[in-house]
Amino acid sequence: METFTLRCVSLLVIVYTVTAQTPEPPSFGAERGGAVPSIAFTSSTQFNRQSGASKGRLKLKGNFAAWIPSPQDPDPWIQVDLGEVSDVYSVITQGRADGRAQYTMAYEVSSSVDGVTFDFVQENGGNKRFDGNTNKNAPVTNSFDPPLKARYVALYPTECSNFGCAVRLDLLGYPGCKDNFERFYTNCYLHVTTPGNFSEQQAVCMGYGADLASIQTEEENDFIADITDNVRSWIGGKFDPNTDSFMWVDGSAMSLTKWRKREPNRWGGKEDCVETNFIRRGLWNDHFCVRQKAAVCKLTFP
Ligand SMILES: [Ca+2]
Repeated sequence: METFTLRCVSLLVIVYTVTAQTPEPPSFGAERGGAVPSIAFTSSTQFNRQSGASKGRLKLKGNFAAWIPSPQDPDPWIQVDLGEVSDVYSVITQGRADGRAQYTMAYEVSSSVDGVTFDFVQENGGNKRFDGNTNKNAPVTNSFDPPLKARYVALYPTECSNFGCAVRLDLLGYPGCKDNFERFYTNCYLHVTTPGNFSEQQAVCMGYGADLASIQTEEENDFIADITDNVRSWIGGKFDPNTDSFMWVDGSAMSLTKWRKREPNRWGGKEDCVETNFIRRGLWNDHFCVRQKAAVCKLTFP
């Protein structure tokens, strides 16, 4: 009994740790009452006037509460237009809320950035088969690894319950990063390779609505080391004489530090600005703010 309890606790700790590192992305709002408008839903066919694509919203209730294709449709699909190129992390599906057991047991997924060229998610040299629902109401989530970069996402039912295909769905993810920024979880980052001093580079970041990057976790520090390709680059740390400590210019708390050994040394009492990739990948140094360096911008979403 005690062993069993201990195992359960261990499992909970593992689950919690994984969850804490990868928070579930938010819904784009294809669900019932969500922000994605009805006209954003299209489909190959529909069973009747009451079962069109815009009925394909997760959690929808009522009569014909799902998108239902024509039974004669040889290649049914439902598509959602997210309005802008986005990072799509996962899809959630349900079957038809009312009536008999009508749901989609397996499907393929195709996506597009422009609505013209579509690509199916691939696995082992063919279109990937996603396991769907086993009853009409329990939501089933499938994730994309890597996330899809897409404005349009289409779901193609390939196996349906005996009473036919039916889909209610939602999509999870984030609006796409713009201006060549790259996503890491909820934020967008840009490596500015044209050198500048600390305040010049901060102005460049602010021109994008961003700031020089603060770094909160080991994973974020690794990501920034990756996109900077070992080039010494300003990040958003600056010495604050009032607190006699280094602070992030974006106002977030400096809880993690990755100083190289014997740093920060505030050489001559004048090294007030923080760079990364000092001698070794991802390690920080305080340096003279007037030095010309590349930089990392970070755009944080509320
Ligand atoms: Ca130093």
